Amino acid sequence: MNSTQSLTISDELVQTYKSQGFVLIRQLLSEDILEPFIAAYQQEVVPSKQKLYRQNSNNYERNRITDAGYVAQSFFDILSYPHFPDFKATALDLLFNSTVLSAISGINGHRQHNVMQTALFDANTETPAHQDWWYADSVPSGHMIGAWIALEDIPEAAGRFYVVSGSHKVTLHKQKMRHSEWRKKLDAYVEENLDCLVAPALKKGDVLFFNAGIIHGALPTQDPQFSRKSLVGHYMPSHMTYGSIFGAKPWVRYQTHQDKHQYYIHKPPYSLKADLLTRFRAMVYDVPLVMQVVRKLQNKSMADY
Ligand SMILES: O=C(O)CCC(=O)C(=O)O
Repeated sequence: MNSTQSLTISDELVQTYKSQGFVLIRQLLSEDILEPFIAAYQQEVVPSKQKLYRQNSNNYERNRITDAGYVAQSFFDILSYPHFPDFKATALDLLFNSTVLSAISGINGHRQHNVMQTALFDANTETPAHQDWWYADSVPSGHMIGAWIALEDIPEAAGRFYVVSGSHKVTLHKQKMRHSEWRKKLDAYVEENLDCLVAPALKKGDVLFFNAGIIHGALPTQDPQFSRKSLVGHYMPSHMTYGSIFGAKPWVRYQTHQDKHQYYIHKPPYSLKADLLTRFRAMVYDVPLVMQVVRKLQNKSMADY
């Protein structure tokens, strides 16, 4: 499909998204929109020595290159990285590509969307099972939608992304629950519902759209010689309030792209202060009462828990 073409989403796809919590659209994005982003990533980000915020560890870290030449850690909030002008420009072009935006509007019926969160993978990081709404969602919940974009053909041995069909209707959390306890419940749910686990073979340009409530993660890497290049954009209808299962964050301030698109930056660039706050967060993240206080105190993006 052409990078600027809009498309019609069938009623069948809309119903599938509602009932299963995800839909896969094959060959949605063409080389011409993917390639500039991949090239900028290789040129600016891979050789960088900067400490960048990571999706898999929730820490600021320098790139670790695997024996096969891939960055081992996944990247979080890539629009916040200040050092890579081409990378940021091409990421914005890709995330706000009209084909992606019109697919999302066709799926959920909302006209306009903000990008609320991003993650980029070079190698597979074996993401544990989770539902995004613990961390990020609309309020009321269930309207955030992830777009998992395959940046290359992904062989099974690379360790595939998976979703558990229908699990967006399942609530496993309770208020004041430990994060670790919730994660155990998720693992048990996946184990008991393996027949609903869908880990499709994705090819470059395929996009899997998934609801913030669906249980998803990544299967183990079978062969580290394979990369698993993929970009995930999390989108929320623009008129809605951002938040999570813990409440609304009406204080969120957006950045603007081309005077018409909005995106949210969670994490500031690396600094000692940002690093220390991040480490503090990791220390208390599994203590619900402390996190309750932290979440009450937060009022700006630096404290986005
Ligand atoms: O691709 C992955 O391994 C996980 C992505 C993910 O969990 C997310 O972006 O919410």
